[in-house]
Amino acid sequence: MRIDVVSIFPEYLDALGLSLIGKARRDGLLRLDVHDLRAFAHDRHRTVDDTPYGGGAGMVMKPGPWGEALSAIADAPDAAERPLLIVPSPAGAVFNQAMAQELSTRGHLVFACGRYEGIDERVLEWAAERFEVRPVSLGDYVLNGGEVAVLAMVEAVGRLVPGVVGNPESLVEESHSDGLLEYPVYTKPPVWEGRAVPEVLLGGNHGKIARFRRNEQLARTAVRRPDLVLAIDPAGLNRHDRDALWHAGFMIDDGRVVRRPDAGDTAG
Ligand code: 6GU
Repeated sequence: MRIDVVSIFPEYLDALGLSLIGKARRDGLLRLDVHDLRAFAHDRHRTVDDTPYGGGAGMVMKPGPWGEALSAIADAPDAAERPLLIVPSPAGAVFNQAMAQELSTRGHLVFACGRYEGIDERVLEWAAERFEVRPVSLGDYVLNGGEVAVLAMVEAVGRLVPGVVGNPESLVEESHSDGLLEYPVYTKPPVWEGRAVPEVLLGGNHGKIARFRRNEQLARTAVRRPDLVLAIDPAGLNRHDRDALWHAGFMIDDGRVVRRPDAGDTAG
């Protein structure tokens, strides 16, 4: 996979040289290039921002440098036909594991890191001729710029690229891979600070362990993320799952998971 990132703070992306993503780059599984937007600003002060038309607080990123930077990426000899241009923005569609999964199948991703109040809107319209443009948000809060969001998205996407995670099994049983949160994990010692590891995990009965873990997933998802429980397709729930959900305050009604009308506030 090929990734280009444009930013006025290229050093922010240095962290993508570390750990799993750094190794994937050295192994040639990911080609990631970071570009300094200011290299495409030609005045003496390398200006990339200006005051907003119509007034208002803050500054807006000028279209000129962005047009040049994105053209250079799109015109590179080894660029994809129509790369996906991701514009990190609190006004974008919310990033999730399904989106990470989809992005991991793309050959070429380009990230345009805005700062200040954002990038002149005409850049996004213009870019649609050469890129598939997608504004993407990490969630409902505001960051000062797109760089931290790119760190998160590249890590979430990069680890799904075949070969990046050594043991692909570890991608299967993790939070959000099946719409539920992950079960709790334990390691040695068997008793720590007076707290014992759940007995069933020490017994070696794989059926019982699988049931225990599934129940823990359902119970903690019910408490922490009831929105995810309401989105479960009941077709994938067996008798034991339904029982666990009942105890967590939910039931199946008319082919959907709903809150049990008689459940208290405990289920979130
Ligand atoms: Cl992707 N960018 C910015 N600037 N703020 C955000 C965000 C992105 N996601 C949540 N807040």
